[in-house]
Parts: sequence; structure tokens; C-alpha cells
Amino acid sequence: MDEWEQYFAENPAPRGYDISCAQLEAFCQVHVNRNPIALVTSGGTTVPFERNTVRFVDNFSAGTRGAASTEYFLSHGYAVIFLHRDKSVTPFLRHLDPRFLLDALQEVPGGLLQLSSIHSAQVHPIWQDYQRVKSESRILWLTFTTLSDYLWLLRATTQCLQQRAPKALLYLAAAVSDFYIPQDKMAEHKIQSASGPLTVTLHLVPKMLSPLVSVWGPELFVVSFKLETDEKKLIEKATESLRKYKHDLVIGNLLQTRREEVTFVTEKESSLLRLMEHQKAEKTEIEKLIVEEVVSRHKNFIKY
Ligand code: 9Z3
Repeated sequence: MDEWEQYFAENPAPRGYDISCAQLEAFCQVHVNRNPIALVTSGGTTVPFERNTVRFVDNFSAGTRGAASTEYFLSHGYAVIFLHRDKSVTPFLRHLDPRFLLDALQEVPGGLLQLSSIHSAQVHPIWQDYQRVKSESRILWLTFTTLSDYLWLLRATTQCLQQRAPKALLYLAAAVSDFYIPQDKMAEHKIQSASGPLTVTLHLVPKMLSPLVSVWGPELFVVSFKLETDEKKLIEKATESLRKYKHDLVIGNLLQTRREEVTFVTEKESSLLRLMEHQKAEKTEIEKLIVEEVVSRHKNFIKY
């Protein structure tokens, strides 16, 4: 058995997995001959220390990249499977700050609450975009928390797309842990501090991009993100990933500058995509540029 098969054999499917699979099937069937389909993964995975989890390690990601990119894919006519970390940043809602909700509401005759006119003007275009997407059923919301939940749903989505919509796009922006604690090494209950300092051994997660590209979704257009903090390592690591897994595109980004620039790395070239000063002043999001470029490459791929 391959390491990745072993991983799935040892880690149980997430709660509601069968329902998610049924939703995926239905979503793909509706959209396959109507719209291009993208899977966008977003947010960080957790790795629990205990089965009844009190403590866990987390991967850095707010989910902004995935949520913003989802909106841009939707605006390009895509149907999007938004596989995201529960309670991370989400499309549309990300523009509204819940802290100001109570200030934005005012009471009208009859005791009803409504948004003040200033806030209404801000919310209205977002609400309209959301309502249009919803009426066309163009977004499927799937959530994960742990690494294992994420991997189960990633495999199910990839296999479903391969079967129903083999020209679909995978846009893997989630920040996925490389380390985990296997089930048989995991404490069942809260680890007690009375036993003294804690030493934890984190094991390596099998590289799932390998079966994803070669077994689960060999015909799909696969875009992965590579996150580094050391500028000197970024291109080398992105190129290495592309060579190893042979997918279509790696988008490299540094934690420190990820909102302003990314590097597109393919087999043939690497090119920097950076917000210009006027774009920064206009508050253009880099995801708008990333998605424009990815959509153009995906369209080319679909033609052949
Ligand atoms: C990314 O590199 C994303 O762009 C960010 C987005 C997580 C930096 P935010 O959610 O940040 O907007 O705050 N995602 C991929 C991270 C990752 O785990 N990649 C793996 C790796 O680098 C390969 S698939 O080894």
C-alpha cells in the first residue's frame, strides 16, 4: 500500500463526508456543461494533539487569498467549490466587518432594524453579487478544520471533478501542514501538565500532490501555491515542486510580501506578478491579477 493510501486507511473520514460527496456530485452535474468549474482551497489546516481535541497546531493562513480569488473566479463566470477552513475569511462577507454591524443598524417604525443609508450603499453591490451567484447556485461551500478533514475532501473533490468535469481547475491556496500525529500515537484525552514537559513527535504527511496529479485527477488543470519566508528558497522550491509532481503551475509567494507580489512558475518560465503603485493606490487586490492570469491559462488548456 502506498503511504498516502495508508494515511486514508488510518484516518477516518470527516463527519458529514457522504453528504459532502453527494453535494459535489450534484454540483458537478449541474455545471459541467454550463460553466467552467474551479476548486478553490483556502485557510490553514489544524493538526490535533488529542482525539478529544483541546490543543492543536495550526498553519498560518487567514483565508484571504482563497476568499478573494473565489470572488474573482465567480466574476469570470466560474462555478466554484470553495473548500475552506471553518470560520476563516469567506467571499462576500469578507467586505463586511461584524464589529460595525450594530452601529450600521437603525430602528424604523414598527420596531424593524434596517441598515443606515451609508452602510446600505456599501453593502448593496456586494449583496447583489452574492444574490446573483446564489440564484445560479454557482458556489458550493465545503468546510474543514483538521488536516485529515481537508485531505479527505480534497481527494473526494478531485476524483469527482476528474470523473464529471475533467477540464476543471484546481487552485490550491490552502496552507496545508507537512506534519501530523498519527492516530495510534495520539492521546485520547487532554494531555496533563502534571506529567511534566511535553515532547511531541510530528510525523511527515505523505505528499498528497503526487497521487492528486497522477491518480485522482490526471486530466485536471492543477495550480498549487508555494509559501516560503526565505526569498532565496522560493523559486528553487517552487521549481522543485513542479518537477516532482508535474502539474501545470506553481504560484510562489513570500509570507511577508504575499499581498503585493507572487511568482508564476511553469516548466518553461518564471514570471513575477506585482501590483504597480497606482494599483496599490486604487486598492486593487493582487488576487484580481492572479485570477486573470490563471483564467487565461486555464482557457488555453481547455481549448486543447
Ligand atoms: C499560500 O501560499 C497562500 O498564498 C497563503 C495565503 C496561505 C500565503 P492568506 O490566506 O495567505 O491570504 O493569509 N498557500 C499555500 C501554502 C502551502 O501550504 N503550500 C504548500 C507548501 O508551500 C504546498 S501545497 O509546501
